[in-house]
Amino acid sequence: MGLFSPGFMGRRREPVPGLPPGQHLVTDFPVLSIGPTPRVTPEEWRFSITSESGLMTTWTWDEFQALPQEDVTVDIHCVTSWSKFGTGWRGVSLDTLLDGVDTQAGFAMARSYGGYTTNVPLDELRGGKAWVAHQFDGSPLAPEHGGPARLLVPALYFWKSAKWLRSIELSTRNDPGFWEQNGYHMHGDPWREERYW
Ligand SMILES: Nc1nc2c(c(=O)[nH]1)N[C@H]1C(S)=C(S)[C@@H](COP(=O)(O)O)O[C@H]1N2
Ligand SMILES: [Mo]
Repeated sequence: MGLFSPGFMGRRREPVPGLPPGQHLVTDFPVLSIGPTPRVTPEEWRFSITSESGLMTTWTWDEFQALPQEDVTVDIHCVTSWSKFGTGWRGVSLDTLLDGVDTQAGFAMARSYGGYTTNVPLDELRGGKAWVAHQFDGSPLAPEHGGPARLLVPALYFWKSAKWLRSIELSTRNDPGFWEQNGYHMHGDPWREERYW
């Protein structure tokens, strides 16, 4: 005690560019699921967006596949502190899906097959920042990682990226989703360490 200055023991590491505070890099792809993996075939899969006025737009798998597809490479950050750089996904931008949805809502609730929910400010789903992804690394998204399709919001902690996505409900109210009801942050920006509230 007192022999070394706080920085001397190397505890303050050189920041890794692109790595948010309190995170460490992994090269594998951990699976984090709160319950069993729902099995949804593309034939029975439906995805819908409901506006705050109750108007619903629904896509079948074929309709969803016929939409413009985007390939994105992004870094992902789990609140349990692992980050993975350069993950490659294929999916449909939320800008495409929200095109034609008439809304003044500020908030979105993502709902999954299996019952998981998570709330995201609608701003975080727009502007080329979010996708409904159905491929990872050039292959159909594995069931344990959220296949047939999952939400991908890489700018927020990964719990916001709902696996087995079934619907997005737009709302003027910011209701908490599953983890948010249990103390996780309503926003979840990894650069501001918005882990819990
Ligand atoms: N439906 C659903 N989506 C979910 C989860 C979940 O348990 N159920 N876990 C979240 C958490 S905490 C993380 S870190 C990521 C993990 O995704 P992965 O298993 O593909 O790594 O999914 C998120 N989406
Ligand atoms: Mo997570």
